[in-house]
Amino acid sequence: MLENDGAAATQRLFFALWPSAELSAGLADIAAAAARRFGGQVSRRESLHLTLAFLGDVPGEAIPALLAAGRQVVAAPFHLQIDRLGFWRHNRLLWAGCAPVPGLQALAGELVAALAAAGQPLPERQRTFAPHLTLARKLPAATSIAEVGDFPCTSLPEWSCSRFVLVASRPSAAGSIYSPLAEFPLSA
Ligand code: 2AM
Repeated sequence: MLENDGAAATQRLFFALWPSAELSAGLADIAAAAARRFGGQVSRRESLHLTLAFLGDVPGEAIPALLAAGRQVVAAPFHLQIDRLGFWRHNRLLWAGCAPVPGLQALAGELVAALAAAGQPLPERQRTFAPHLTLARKLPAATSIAEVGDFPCTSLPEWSCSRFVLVASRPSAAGSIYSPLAEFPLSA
């Protein structure tokens, strides 16, 4: 008998907002320009996203509870204007972000609460929400945070957020491959 016989496989999962093709294209252009200036490995255009809650490795049996949690979330649609870049030295990551948006914070908070209510609480260290889209990784550690902050991140289309997704992540030679498993509408 196979060791895993009868058990659904473990998957690496996260909830996220996924940008439109137009916004992804604009972000990918900025990522490419920033990587030319600062170095680093750019994220693939089709992989760009904003993580709401990172679940990590989840056994298949837990997926119905995650889907139920996603359906339980009551949050209104909102808009984001991605207009700034940042650099985190601890993980050498270049990111794009926006001014604080109450609707985004509310959605992330609702999701954390729904996961806990569904018996799938996020680990404590995953509960701090730092909204960002990873544009590039492995920048030089000495990269200037001030220079990244001054790098142009303008003219991106407004992001109209009206749904969020549960996504599975699989490693590949070309970086992580993301597959949407389910989507959840936002409505007031
Ligand atoms: P990152 O881009 O900042 O690394 C899929 O890996 C998504 O989950 C990415 O958005 C990634 O964020 C995020 N992620 C991966 N590991 C994480 C962790 N330990 N805590 C929070 N988010 C994580």
